Amino acid sequence: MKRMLSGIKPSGELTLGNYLGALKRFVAFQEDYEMFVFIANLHCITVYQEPAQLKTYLRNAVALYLACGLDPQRSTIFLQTDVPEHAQLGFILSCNSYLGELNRMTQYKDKVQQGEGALTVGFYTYPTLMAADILMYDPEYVPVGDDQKQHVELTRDIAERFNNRYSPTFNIPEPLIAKTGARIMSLSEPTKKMSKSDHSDKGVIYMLDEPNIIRKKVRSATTDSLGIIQFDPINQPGISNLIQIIATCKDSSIEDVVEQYKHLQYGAFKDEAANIIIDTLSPIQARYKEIVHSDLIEQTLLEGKEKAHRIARKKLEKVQRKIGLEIKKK
Ligand code: ATP
Ligand code: LTN
Repeated sequence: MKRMLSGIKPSGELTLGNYLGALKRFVAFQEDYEMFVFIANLHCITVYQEPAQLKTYLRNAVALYLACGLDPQRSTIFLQTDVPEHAQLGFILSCNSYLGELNRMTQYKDKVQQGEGALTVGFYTYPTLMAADILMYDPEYVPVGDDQKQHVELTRDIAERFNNRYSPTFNIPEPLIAKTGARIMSLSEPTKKMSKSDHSDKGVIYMLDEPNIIRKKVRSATTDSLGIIQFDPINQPGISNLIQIIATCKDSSIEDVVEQYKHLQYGAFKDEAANIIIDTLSPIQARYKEIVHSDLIEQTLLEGKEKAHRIARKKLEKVQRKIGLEIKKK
């Protein structure tokens, strides 16, 4: 079975974007791949997090993973800091990466351009930690949303450089970007990604939002004055986003969704979209409520840690030996 790995950074409540762009896909992939899915808690603190709040986010994220159908019997689910080798390999890989490469990362460039004054060094170097998260386990594929593709490409470059400089050590992974659902947009500003760290939550549907809240948010989604239901992200980003959300929730094609709803007025179309989102999230929310206070979370993370740690320990030893960091005799 080929291996696949992905991480999620729960620096807030998980959103419909996280579900459609990531979790839903992971659940489907575990049928055919050996899945490694981890909570990237170190990545969360690249921006200050209130400690008690962060703890809740992390716990909720594991509960949501399980509620979505990730199966701890089949997939390895773990917490990044339970495997300290990630941070160690991250430092080693940062010594095999260049400032020029990190300066080119769009996520970093955007923050600089927005005039973000308090960017941390951790935020700047986090793509090298992400490379360590990935290369540690030699996955074939890394399923991510559109926004993370560049980081997986950097990971490939770092792996190739390391393999050439020392000797073949890391598998070169491929990013796996979904055709639909790779970029769910904010409902209120449909040219921006739906993001859990958005300052306003008007345009963000959280996975744990109650049905009446979902209806309210979808009803006030930004649309346009054309009054036609068609997929045209440039001229009709709001309507196109709702089409994409429906298509991803129902595993349908964009064309089929347009065909099915093109006769509707925007108001009725929004009601349909809200119902589909509610039908998608309700069963997950029900399972979440059963899981969040149970021992299943601790148990899952303990089993995940053991398996991930075994692999990581070996990999780090190999890397350190190749670099010449060890001093013991052979
Ligand atoms: P933030 O929203 O705080 O910028 P994030 O949600 O992008 O962070 P993660 O929680 O690590 O960060 O994201 C986990 C996965 O969910 C990633 O693969 C990411 O690309 C995907 N994802 C996040 N938001 C969306 C979205 N709006 N549409 C599709 N996929 C998304
Ligand atoms: N950087 C990603 C989360 C992340 C990740 C990873 C994704 C951290 N390590 C390894 C895939 C593989 C983010 O911010 N969404």
